[in-house]
Amino acid sequence: MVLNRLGRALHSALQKLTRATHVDERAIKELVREIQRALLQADVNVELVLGLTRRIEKRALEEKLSPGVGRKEHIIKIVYEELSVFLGEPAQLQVEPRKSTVLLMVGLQGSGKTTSVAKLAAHFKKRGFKVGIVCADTFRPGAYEQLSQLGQQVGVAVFGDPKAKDAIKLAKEGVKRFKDERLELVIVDSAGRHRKEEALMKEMKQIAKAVQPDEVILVLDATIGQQVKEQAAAFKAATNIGSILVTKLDGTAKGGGALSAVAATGAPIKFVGVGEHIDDLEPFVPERFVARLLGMGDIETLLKKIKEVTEEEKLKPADVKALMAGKLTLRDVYDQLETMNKMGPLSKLMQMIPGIGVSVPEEQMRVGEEKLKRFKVIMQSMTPEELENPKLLNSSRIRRVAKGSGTNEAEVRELLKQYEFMKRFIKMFAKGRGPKFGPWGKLMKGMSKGTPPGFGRRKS
Ligand SMILES: Nc1nc2c(ncn2[C@@H]2O[C@H](COP(=O)(O)OP(=O)(O)OP(=O)(O)O)[C@@H](O)[C@H]2O)c(=O)[nH]1
Ligand SMILES: [Mg+2]
Repeated sequence: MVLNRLGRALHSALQKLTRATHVDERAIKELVREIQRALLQADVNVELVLGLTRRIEKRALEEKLSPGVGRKEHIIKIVYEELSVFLGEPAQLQVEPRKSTVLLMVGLQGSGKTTSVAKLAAHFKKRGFKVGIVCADTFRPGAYEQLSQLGQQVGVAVFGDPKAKDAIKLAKEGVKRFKDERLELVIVDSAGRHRKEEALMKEMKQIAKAVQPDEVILVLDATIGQQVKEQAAAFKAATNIGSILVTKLDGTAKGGGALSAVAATGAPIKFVGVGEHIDDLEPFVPERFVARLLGMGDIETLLKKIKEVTEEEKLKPADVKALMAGKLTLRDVYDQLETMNKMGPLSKLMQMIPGIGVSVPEEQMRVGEEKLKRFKVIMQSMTPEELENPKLLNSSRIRRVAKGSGTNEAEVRELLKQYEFMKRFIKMFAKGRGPKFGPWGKLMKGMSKGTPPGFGRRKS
């Protein structure tokens, strides 16, 4: 597990709160102090810590409780939310099929560029993209060897020349070659030298100019803790850094410092490295990260409960009206799937609806559940605009979504068909037929009648 020590410290602070019989101002102040201590020990910058804990304390003391949520639960939620915000906005690396996306990896010597190049290549290859690696490191002895071995391991072509001296020319040639070959992702590895050597920054700028990357990714080593901030600033001043990849989170107690310092610079962290192996790369999602850090398990159930209560509150009559008028977006569908997930397996849910549960065969139910899961994954690969306006999804977008989600075009189309069906279905119910369940209850009922394509029962 990543950042073990920080996680344990935060977890124990929250546990203390949970065990307290009385949650008064003193208990809140004690919690805040413990969180401070934990973060400082993880090398998080003092000012950042103070800002964060001040917000937690203020909210914990002043916020009104939602109905059905206890004070302790509410405070845990605040800690979770504030820590998530603290680690920055979630951001994804966009790679589109049938376009050549070029990434340039930069960073100091030993930060983990080359390893991360291979990890990224493997990550995107697994998702169906055609990937190539360009070795533009003419500085480190054996750089090309190291990369071509990694390339072999991943099953990705590596362009380079161990005897070449001109990194800029090499980068340009490699990117051109792979673009000509219509590869969809080209990752350029560059040399790392000490920051004081202006040569590094100069070469980086020249390579960027020569290959015109879609994104420059700065690789930072988490083991140096909050000092990454200076590195990030130095690189940002020299070139247009698009995102950050923080490596070696597995091997340091200072990871909290590194992550928060980077987040404070405003540059999004898109991936983190959590080990030496090719698969030890994770897309960085602050909320998920914090949830894990706090030691999910009990927190997970708690957050679920809170979210449910809040979601119930959120579904105001106006929203229902919009739904009923047929203004159903894919985002609504996604939200509904999320809510459903919390209510337990589909089969249980179906049994709660009179006249359905018993008659739907187990096997079909299982397939339905699988399908819903896949639909969720597909929707996760769509952009916010696409979720709001599914009409945007033309063939090339469908192809991109299919790739991004590791599914296929037929499945994406199936989801869209299903969505169209739901829209019609809701309209139909809005005209006064059907029981007074939530929108999904209505959909479920409809599925048992065999109309929707994809899952539920079919007419035989
Ligand atoms: N534990 C751990 N080790 C890592 C991680 N990422 C990289 N490393 C190790 O860090 C060391 C340096 O990695 P490289 O990828 O060669 O670093 P580099 O930035 O390419 O180095 P130069 O090319 O010399 O500038 C290697 O021993 C890697 O195995 C990580 O996420 N976790
Ligand atoms: Mg290297």
